[in-house]
Parts: sequence; structure tokens; C-alpha cells
Amino acid sequence: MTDIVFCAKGGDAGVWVRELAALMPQARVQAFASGEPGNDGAAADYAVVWTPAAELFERHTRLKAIFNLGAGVDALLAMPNLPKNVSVVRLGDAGMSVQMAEYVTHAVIRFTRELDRYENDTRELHWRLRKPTLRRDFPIAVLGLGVIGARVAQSLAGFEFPVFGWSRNARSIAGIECLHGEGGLDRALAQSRIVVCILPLTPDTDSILCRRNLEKLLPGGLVINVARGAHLVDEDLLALLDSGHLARAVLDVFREEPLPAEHPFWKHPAIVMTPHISARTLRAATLEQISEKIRRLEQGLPIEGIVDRMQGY
Ligand code: OXD
Repeated sequence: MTDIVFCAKGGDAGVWVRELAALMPQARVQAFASGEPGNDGAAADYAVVWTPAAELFERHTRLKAIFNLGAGVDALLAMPNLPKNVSVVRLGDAGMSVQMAEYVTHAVIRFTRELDRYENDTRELHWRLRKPTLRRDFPIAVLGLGVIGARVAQSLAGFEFPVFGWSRNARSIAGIECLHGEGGLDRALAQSRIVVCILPLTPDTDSILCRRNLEKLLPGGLVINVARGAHLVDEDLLALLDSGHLARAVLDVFREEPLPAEHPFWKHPAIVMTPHISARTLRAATLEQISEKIRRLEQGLPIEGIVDRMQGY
């Protein structure tokens, strides 16, 4: 019998466990129970996790794979006792890329069509026509061209925005000018007024949205961060918004979540925030994907989404 342990911070573990068990009747699926050794089927074959308790890896020492309930594996890889020789599998799409495309495209269109201003006019009972805006004035740099980033870039290109995609290694996506490497980043930013960050968080991408890089954008820009809070240098963003070089920021992720009440982002008029909801992990699609991968592994077949620990994604 295949043993699966489920350990995720927040949410209702019971529902996840029941639904995974229903998809895998041949397996024993149990929620990780801290404390009492052995009452969660200790020594499971597979772990399904999101920011799990460190104790999980002390108790379950013969794991064959660890499935992360999200696309970003930075927090998991940073755990000191994450077993070295066990495959870590990130979630592949599972309904996230369309949500992300929706979120980013909405933020871009809200900005470029000045919908916030029209909303204010409505509140102030003003019937006011503004000058039409032109897409060519709003070129967009999309940083990160994995499955999710590529979908976002294509969605924006579908609305006829000029889009520059940037990734660490060379990529090619129909309809998108793809750039890569350090020089490519400079070129993408220098030609764009909007930057969207969908990068994995690694030592190379930590603080990539810093003053030096954001200053390269065309003036009056928009920063959208839907990746990780640590990509952004908070003080640099505030300084550039206050100087007017940037006009707006739409942030879904933060260095500390929930964002502390005293953080200046809360009250900044040019910052729009959401609480890490740009792409939710959808239970049914996620569990279907994970159960299928476990089945394949049990049959000795290859699976997609195994994290390259050296690259960090
Ligand atoms: C993810 C997330 O990594 O939700 O998928 O942040």
C-alpha cells in the first residue's frame, strides 16, 4: 500500500485528505499530526506539503517524493532539514496560469485605461472624457517565462501591448520578443513602462525589483509583483513612487505575510494590494495532478515538475 502524508499550513487538511484519498483508493492518505509519533502512518512514501512543519521530515524518513502545493518552492528549499536526496515536485499550472493572466491583465488594463481615475470621477459626479491612451505607450517587461509567465505574456500580447519577455535562459514564445541574461534584462526594462515579476525566488532574483533596475523603466511606470515579496526592495519602490518615476504598484506578495499593520504600503495612495491571491491553488485540479504523478512514479514512469535544486525551481 502507498502511504501519503499531507502537511500544509492553513486551510482544512481534512478536506484535502478526503479528496486525495477518494482519488487514490489504493493508498492510505493521512494528515500529519504533530507530537505523537506514528499516528499519521509514519514513514510515508510521499508527502504533500505547503510550508510544512520541520518535524515532518524527522518523522518521515523514507519519502520517495515531496509534492509542493504551489508553483514556488523557495520556502520549502530553504528548510534546513529538507531531505537532500528526495525529489521535490512543484505544482505545474493546475489552473494557476489562467488566474495569473487574468490578474495581471486586469491590473495592466486598469492602469492603461485610467480606470482608477474614471472611478474617482464617478465618485465626484464628474462626466469627464480623458484623452485616449495608446498601447504602444505601455510596453511591458514580463520577468519569468515559465508556464505561468508565458501565459501572462501571451495574454498581454493578445491585447496588443508590446511585450518583452525575460528569463535567465533563452526562451522562445510566439508573438513575444524574448530576451535573456543580464544584458537582456537591461534591454527589456529600458524599453518598458510596465514590469511584471513572475520569477521564481532564487539568490539571483532576490531583490531584482530594486532601485537600479526600476529606474531603467520609462517614466510614469507600473510595477506588478505576483511572485514573491523578496523580489522587491520595499524602500526603493516607495522612493520611486514618491519621486514620480513610478506611477503605481500592484502587489500581491510581500516580504512578510500578512503584511504588518505598520508597513507604509498600507497607506500609500499609489499602491494597490491583494493578500497573495493572484493565483490560488485549486484543490480539485491540484489533487488530480498530484495523484496522477504518484501513480506514474509507482509505475516507474517519469513525471514533470521535478525541481532542479541547483537552479532553485
Ligand atoms: C505558489 C504560490 O507558489 O501560491 O504557487 O505562491
